[in-house]
Amino acid sequence: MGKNLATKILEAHLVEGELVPGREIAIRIDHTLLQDATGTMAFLEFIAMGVPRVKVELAAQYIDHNLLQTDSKNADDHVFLMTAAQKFGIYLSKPGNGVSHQVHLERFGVPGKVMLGADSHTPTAAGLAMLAIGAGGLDVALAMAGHPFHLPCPKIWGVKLVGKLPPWVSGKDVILEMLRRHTVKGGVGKIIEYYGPGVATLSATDRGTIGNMGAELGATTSVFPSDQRTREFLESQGRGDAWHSLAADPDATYDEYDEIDLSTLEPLIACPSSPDNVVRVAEVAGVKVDQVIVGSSVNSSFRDLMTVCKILDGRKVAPHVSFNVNPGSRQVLENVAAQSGFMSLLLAGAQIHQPGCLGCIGMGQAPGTDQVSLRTFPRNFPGRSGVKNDRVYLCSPETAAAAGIYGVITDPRKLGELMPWPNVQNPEKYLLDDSSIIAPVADTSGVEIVTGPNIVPFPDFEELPEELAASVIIKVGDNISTDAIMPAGNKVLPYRSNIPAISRFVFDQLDPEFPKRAQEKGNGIIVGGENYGQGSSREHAAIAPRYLGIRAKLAKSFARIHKANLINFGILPLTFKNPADYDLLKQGDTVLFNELRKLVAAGAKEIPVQVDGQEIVTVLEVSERDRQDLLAGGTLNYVKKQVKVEA
Ligand code: MIC
Repeated sequence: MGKNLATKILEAHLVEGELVPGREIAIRIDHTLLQDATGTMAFLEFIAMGVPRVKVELAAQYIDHNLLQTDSKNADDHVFLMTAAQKFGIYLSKPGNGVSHQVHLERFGVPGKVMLGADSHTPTAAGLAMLAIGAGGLDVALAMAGHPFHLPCPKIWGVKLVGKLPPWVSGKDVILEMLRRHTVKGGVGKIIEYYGPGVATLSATDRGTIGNMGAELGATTSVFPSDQRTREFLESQGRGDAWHSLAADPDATYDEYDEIDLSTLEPLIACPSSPDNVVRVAEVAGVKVDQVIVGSSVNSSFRDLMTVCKILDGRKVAPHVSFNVNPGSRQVLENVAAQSGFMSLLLAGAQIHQPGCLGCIGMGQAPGTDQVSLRTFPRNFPGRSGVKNDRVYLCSPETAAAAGIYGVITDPRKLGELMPWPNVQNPEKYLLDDSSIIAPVADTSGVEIVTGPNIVPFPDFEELPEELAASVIIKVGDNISTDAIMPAGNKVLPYRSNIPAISRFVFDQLDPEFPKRAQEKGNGIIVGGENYGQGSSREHAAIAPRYLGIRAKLAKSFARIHKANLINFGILPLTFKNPADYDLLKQGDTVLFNELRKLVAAGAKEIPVQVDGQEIVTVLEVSERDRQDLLAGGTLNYVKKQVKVEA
């Protein structure tokens, strides 16, 4: 029986376990990726491990999130990251050089390598046939220290692409179609492998777009074959040597199947406020648009930006629209500029920003009250833009440009009345300049890590207690994102390396009293619905609640990265044996756990709890290794204990 590509890559990296879906496996990591918003904490964790230099083939640290310098905090953190990267043998991409995902594709991606990144959109590297997985900062720090990455073995989901995209329809519409069909939970526990004749019609950057937003399906990652399109992109980057061919066997089989005929796709749009709230653009045409943003973490490649430049060439943005462009990288900026692209944007009335994440993570670019914002970003969870009750839509660069011109949501095929479809291709040879990437040096003995005042020591967390009385601090519904638990934005992001300070913002938009209530109660529990903790990789959505006294989260189901982060910081990720028990619990209830340590240590899958004299059976579905981490009060405690034992 032939093998699919994901299995081939996993097999080549497997260091523990068997490739049986659901069982825990451990894989060797080749590349690691950190960005600044998750990187400061990951570095503190790496430093705590006492390893002198990273032990992976290539480690990269990007500064792309905390770019606004409204006080000294972000600038101080940049110095910390630069000096720490230099100390530990890590490439450092300077502020303004671009978004990690785009720059990694351009300068470092290699087909068939496995990458672990402290950012849920790490799977953008699928564009170069990498198996790239998002994880919490601590898991990435462990990989940097040479440990393999543990995960439940995913199912492999084969999605066959046939046909060719019609004019005015692009990569974004492919992934929006996946979200329309399968929802934000559809990919949980799966690697999505794209195959079939339609794959060759998509460029490396289109594939990157599709891989990036596989995170929105909840997938472990996505993968594409390495073919002539991959080679073309690597050669255009002066890195043709990194290319080699990789594909599934012709008779490969998959655990699950789906098929998309690209030629039948239409322009699609995700409506407020979930990436899976997808309809045809035509269905919402006519809605007045106030703000448009092209670029950032996804759809910020040369092709994406140049498409918008060509559409706006000789035209003006509608007077009431604020039209913004965030290039994915300095390289994109330089190459679009060299082809006079930015001139058409300037003359059209667009606002041009530095390369970086910016509005995608709420670092500026917040829309006004009740304004409609169309973005080519990957996610539109409630309030993520920085504004309560925001109205954010997600769409392709073509749809974004059409809205800019007409001032209302418009099917981009209408632009065909004004011009032929630009059908922009990536350049055969990019202008290259790596001067904003600082390479590692061999001798780091003279390098001092500069720890500014914004870096606050990591709090100590106690071991798991034997008896626990925890109060329900909040009860929430389905699909609660990490943006709801631990918001980002320019007010909160600068505190990513200061847990006491950032914890004041937990559940800020849903329930600003949460931190106070949690601290008053001492020990707390959060009750959630399905897919709790979807979205970003930010481990702060586990660390900050833990700091406030949260010892367990009891939900109908969890998103993969958040569940791993909970275990890493000693919070029990419990599910209901009987999901209807969710209805029995309310805020303020006391949940009693007896002989908790004993049960966790004994490998018990069922943990009974008492609420108001009634028994509820909760389920702890974790590996033996996870149990040790939970008992120790978190992975860092466990690792430190091991180090002491070995010494
Ligand atoms: C996101 O898109 O939410 C982010 C910003 O990239 C996050 C990382 C973070 O919270 O810093 C992610 O997806 O992991």
